[in-house]
Amino acid sequence: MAENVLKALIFDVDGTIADTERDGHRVAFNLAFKETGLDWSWSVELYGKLLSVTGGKERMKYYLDNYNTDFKKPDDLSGFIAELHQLKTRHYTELMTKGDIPLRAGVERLLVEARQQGVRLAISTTTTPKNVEVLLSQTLGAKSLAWFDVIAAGDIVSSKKPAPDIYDYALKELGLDASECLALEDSHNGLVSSLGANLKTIVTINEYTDDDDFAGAAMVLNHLGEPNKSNTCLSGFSCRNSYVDIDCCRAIIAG
Ligand code: XBP
Ligand code: MG
Repeated sequence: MAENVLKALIFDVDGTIADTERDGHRVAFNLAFKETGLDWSWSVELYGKLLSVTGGKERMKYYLDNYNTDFKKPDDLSGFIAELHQLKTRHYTELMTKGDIPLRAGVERLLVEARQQGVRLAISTTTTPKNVEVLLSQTLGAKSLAWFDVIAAGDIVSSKKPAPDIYDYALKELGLDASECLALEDSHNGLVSSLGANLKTIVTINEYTDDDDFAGAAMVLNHLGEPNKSNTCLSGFSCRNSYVDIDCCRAIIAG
């Protein structure tokens, strides 16, 4: 059987491209709650529990149903949550323009190498398209948006991660088969989603996901590494170098 040839990398965003959850999204949610006059406040610890639900709107509903049942829900709860989420997104994009949250190790290097070697790039994320645009523009410059053939984000699909829909959508828009692509994720929900789309997947853990179940991942790493900053392979395939480069991605697909 012919070896599969790597045609595209599909990146998750939050927790994978950058550690945006604790000091980005969580802070933006709390700013929106405060501005709306709500006494809700998501601590670092509580937010780690709420991250089991992907999607900011869905996360707020989960919070009310499980952690703040005394809150008197308005008749139009979904409208109320949608408005709160728009406010949260405004705060998040403002926070991101401050540039305080950098790309994770190895991300820019792998993106640049992929482009140099003709490997296409795509994004599959639960977050809002606006959030992706501001994060990429802030960290890589506005031109970087054009690096990605597909930016599949947020409500473009009805079922969010761990459902495979967002990855299926990205593959369809890329016009590629899952066997020709590699996903990069950070969480259990993200991995279930990418595996559900039959994608081999590299996981880079972070402080919120280090205890997640990563069964089925091709590789689990502490980060993608740099030539001068070795990574640690926690499980699965190990690259020839102590950092993930395109050759390593090709070897995972070919295997
Ligand atoms: C992470 C998520 C998102 C963010 C919040 O997305 O689940 O919901 O936490 O962003 P991914 P929104 O790991 O798939 O990039 O409030 O815009 O949903
Ligand atoms: Mg993620």
